[in-house]
Amino acid sequence: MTRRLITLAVAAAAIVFSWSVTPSQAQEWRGWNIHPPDYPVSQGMDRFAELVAQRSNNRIRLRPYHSAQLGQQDEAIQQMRLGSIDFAEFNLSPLNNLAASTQVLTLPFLFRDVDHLHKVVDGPVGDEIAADLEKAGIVVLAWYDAGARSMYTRRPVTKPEDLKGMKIRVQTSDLWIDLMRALGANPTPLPFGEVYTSLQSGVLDGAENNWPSYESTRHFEVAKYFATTEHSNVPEVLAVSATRWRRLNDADKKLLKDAARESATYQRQLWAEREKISRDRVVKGGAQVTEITDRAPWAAMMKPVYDKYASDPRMAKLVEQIRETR
Ligand code: BDP
Repeated sequence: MTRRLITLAVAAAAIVFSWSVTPSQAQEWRGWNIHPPDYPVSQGMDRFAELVAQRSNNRIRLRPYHSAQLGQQDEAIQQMRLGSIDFAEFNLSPLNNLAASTQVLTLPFLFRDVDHLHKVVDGPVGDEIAADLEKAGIVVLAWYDAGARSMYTRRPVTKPEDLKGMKIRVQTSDLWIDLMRALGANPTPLPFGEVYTSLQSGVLDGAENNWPSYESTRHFEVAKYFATTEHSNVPEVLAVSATRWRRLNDADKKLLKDAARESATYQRQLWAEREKISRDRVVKGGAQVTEITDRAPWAAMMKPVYDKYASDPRMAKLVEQIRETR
């Protein structure tokens, strides 16, 4: 290409660009995420960003910062409420203290399977919980999968009694503390990013999570006994700060919601694939898996948790609605 042609091409590109976005209109949004770039959550967020950029002609540019570059989840929740983080993908448990109804989805042994969970979060119960979060400054656009969480420890655990006195890391949520106590363990709330070294040094005896996080964090290297307790199916949300949300017109709100839901469909597919891949990887990496086939003794120990968190009339009703969802 001659110089002149290059100049013309650059000028033409600049015109096209300025038609679609003028600097005053363009918005760049900062997005928080705890997971590394190849994780299903991260790929879902990237897809969300691509769809929004395309459909808004680059007016709304979402920039997800993966791998906890913007901090751990508790700080991120505060930053989102203050408006310095514009969107994020959050696990629901650390939101328990912000909106009590979120606790319902954290409750142990509640969901029959992943279809049941999808029907609940994509239906009226999900909407009701989202409305509470919106009042707390967090606008839920879509629900992402996080699979079932199981226990993993430095010493083998095959029955609940084995957990007695073990220091088990939990997310920062009162419900998780009570859940672990009900199992006889000694709950230790810690940020996700500190779990590996605490397991390695023996400050912790164990933690609990799904297959993909057990693998991506390499916790299997330092707590190799994994028991498939599948005690909670707490889901995650793709959310926008209420400050941002209120400034959008209806067309942009719809654009974002549609893109978020499409990204959730994609994330859920990737999730199902990754659960199997991660399981294979950790087993190859030396994890010892104990299959828990009878979860009844574990579930029976959860009565104090249900008594405390699911007995007020509203919670009891939500639990009933969830159980009746088919
Ligand atoms: C992972 C969730 C992540 C949580 C983490 C944890 O995807 O959002 O921060 O567990 O246990 O499964 O802290």
